[in-house]
Amino acid sequence: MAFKVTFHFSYKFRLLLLFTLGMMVVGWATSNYIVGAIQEIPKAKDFMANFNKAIIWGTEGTVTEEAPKTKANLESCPSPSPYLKGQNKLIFKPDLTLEDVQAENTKVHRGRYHPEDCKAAQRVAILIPHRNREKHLLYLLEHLHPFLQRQQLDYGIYIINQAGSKKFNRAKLLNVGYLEALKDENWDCFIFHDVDLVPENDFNLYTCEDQPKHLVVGRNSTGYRLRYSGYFGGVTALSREQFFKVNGFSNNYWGWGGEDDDLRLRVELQRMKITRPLPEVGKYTMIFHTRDRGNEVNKDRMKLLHQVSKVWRTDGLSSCIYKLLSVDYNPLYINLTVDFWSDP
Ligand code: UDH
Ligand code: MN
Repeated sequence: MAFKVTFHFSYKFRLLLLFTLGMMVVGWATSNYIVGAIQEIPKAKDFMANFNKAIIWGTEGTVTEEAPKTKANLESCPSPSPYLKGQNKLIFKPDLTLEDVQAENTKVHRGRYHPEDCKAAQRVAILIPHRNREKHLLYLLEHLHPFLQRQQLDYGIYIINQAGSKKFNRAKLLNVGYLEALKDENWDCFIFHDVDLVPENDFNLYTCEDQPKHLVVGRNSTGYRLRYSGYFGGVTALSREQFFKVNGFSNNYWGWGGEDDDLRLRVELQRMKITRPLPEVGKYTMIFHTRDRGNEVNKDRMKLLHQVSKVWRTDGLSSCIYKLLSVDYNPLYINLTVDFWSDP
């Protein structure tokens, strides 16, 4: 009886095992087929895509690889730049260092930058007359580099430093900046920029237009109002041609004042018309300072202003004599040191 039961169980068990095995074989065979078929679909798609490509190539003739992006074949940068932020609250940290500013601007090399993905609308040289204002320069560099990059400009920053301690000549330094910067690049546009004026709103475009542009409509120290009607100082934008046409600035303004009014008269003599951004856009913070030694008020300025129409052709870029002591390509700016007092 015991034997019989054992036999009976084992027979049933074998039957079950056989059935299960059979089912497994059938399952494996069908699943293999289905998976294979699914895998075939993308393969077929690839094949069709390549086939279509082959047909297109066949009909269009030679197909070349997409050319690598270089400065020459890039598309124009969009206008307006998508990176603009508008009015910006400026903060001036007392312990800021040049190393901090360099660390924030790793894409600036030897004072220059250009957008990587698109072709900038203009090549712009920023010219900053300078002597003994290192802290102001640091704050300006801190804010100006990101500001110009948000505007997607191809730009270079030049500091024109007057050597010695004799009378300062802002206008002549700017003439030197123009003449020397053109040895590096055929800049389209020049921004003549005081070291202590920091732009607050990046809608204020550092580009040149068909007329000379005055960018400082207002500053914090004047309640953001134009200092006087016709004021053309602080920060101005003139194209290479516009500045050349007026023979640049006069070289004869030593000490403070008058040189900016002289430039306005030159512009008007050429029948050009000064433009300005809207007041809410042309806003600047002037970093507080007192009058510098060596930049006392120029008492001759009114006399000089009366002569502009007579002398502009012979006093300016065409007669700018200077001695260039050094040109240094620093990471964040190009420094020109100029001497006006010894022979060139
Ligand atoms: N600058 C220097 N160093 C100098 C003098 C002038 O770098 O020693 C440059 C600098 O770029 C400056 C620009 O020349 O921004 C114009 O000079 P400024 O800033 O002295 O002129 P501003 O009209 O001031 O701003 C005039 C004297 C302020 C007296 C304030 C008393 N209320
Ligand atoms: Mn100033």
